[in-house]
Amino acid sequence: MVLRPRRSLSETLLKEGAIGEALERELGHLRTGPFDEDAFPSRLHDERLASLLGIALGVCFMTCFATGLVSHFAQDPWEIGILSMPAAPAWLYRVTQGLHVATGIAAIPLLLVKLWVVYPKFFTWPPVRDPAHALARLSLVPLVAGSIFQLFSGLLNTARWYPWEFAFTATHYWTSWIVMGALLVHIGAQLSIVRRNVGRTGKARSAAVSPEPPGDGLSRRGLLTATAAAVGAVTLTTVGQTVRPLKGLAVLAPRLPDSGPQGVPVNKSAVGARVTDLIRDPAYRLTVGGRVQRELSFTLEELRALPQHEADLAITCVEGWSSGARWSGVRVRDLLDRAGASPDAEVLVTSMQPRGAYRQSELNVPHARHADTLLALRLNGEELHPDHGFPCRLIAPNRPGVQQTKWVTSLEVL
Ligand SMILES: Nc1nc2c(c(=O)[nH]1)N[C@H]1C(S)=C(S)[C@@H](COP(=O)(O)O)O[C@H]1N2
Ligand SMILES: [Mo]
Repeated sequence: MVLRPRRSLSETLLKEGAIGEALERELGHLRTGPFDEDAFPSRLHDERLASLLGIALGVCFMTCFATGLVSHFAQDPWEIGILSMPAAPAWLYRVTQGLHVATGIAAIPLLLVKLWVVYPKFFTWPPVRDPAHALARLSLVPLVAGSIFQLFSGLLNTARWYPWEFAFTATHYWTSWIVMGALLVHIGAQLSIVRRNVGRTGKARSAAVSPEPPGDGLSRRGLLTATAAAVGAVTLTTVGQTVRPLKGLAVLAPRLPDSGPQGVPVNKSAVGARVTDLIRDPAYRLTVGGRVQRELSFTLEELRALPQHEADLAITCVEGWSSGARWSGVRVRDLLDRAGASPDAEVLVTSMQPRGAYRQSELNVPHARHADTLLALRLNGEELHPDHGFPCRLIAPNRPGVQQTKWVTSLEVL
């Protein structure tokens, strides 16, 4: 069999003598594949922009991941205990969780702009050059899909909207590892581009980086300014949910730090938890049991008669709001000592609430022994409001809100 050039091409070459032009077209076709080179006319599909946005996103994602791990291990400590939460500093979880939600929200506009800047790259031709290129391109699937899933499921979670069937925390946690793995591959693949476009100074960079690309419309600097403004806007209108001085600006925050009875927001009300009758029952007792030398039982009057202590502690909800308050009540460690529990005891705290994921929580040793870990009877100078856990609730330093159990009826030493 004899291979011949395509007729139309050879005819073109002969007739017009336009070898250069025809070759150019054919090669151009190889480079751009089935997509027209003019399909992406904006001058903002640009490497330097992609690099700068990538760095900003990388910082957000790493911060969000690290702070997410803190929250995960605070709620689900490993058996060995090395990853269990310390009780000090008291403010630590408030800061890490505030950062977690703030960096997640900031990443949303960053991701949208970044995807728009780089999307012509998704149509690169040929689709795969070599194994390394194939891996780099394949990793984009979990990276892009996973990032979109993390940011939007997280955002919906801060609004306490769960329009799905799966368990949010487990899915959000495991997807974060997938996204981080894909992100490392992506950074490895793109590092040389970022190096070329960012970080050098003066002459070296102006030699390597194209000047502001010519064309109409928004400039590179303009796009970066608009993106920074969007990030600033979403941050300033939400971060007041945890940074009290900014609460006046927090028009998009699902919760304000001082809304709710006694100046503290409520996540699950007494009605919602179906405890309204139980908490007024004269038969109410707080019991201390499990691995103790003496089992103890207290009426509310007896709890009030025990030595009371005060502590300034924040409720920090995983959803991103936090609120500091002044609590007073009985030290958990005093109760454990009276019952003759061992000083290295862990404690299971149980609510009167009949059902619900947060009706129980555990105290690790640092939390159980801390002087500020209280069964609180009073909040900001008043008897606890039913929605805040009347007759008594757990409050401890450096701990996710989901573990600050309300309507407590038993402490069980494990
Ligand atoms: N028994 C019980 N305790 C609970 C909860 C709950 O649903 N049931 N919610 C927790 C959550 S998610 C938070 S953020 C805090 C909020 O406490 P607050 O409503 O007093 O602000 O309570 C925690 N304690
Ligand atoms: Mo919460």
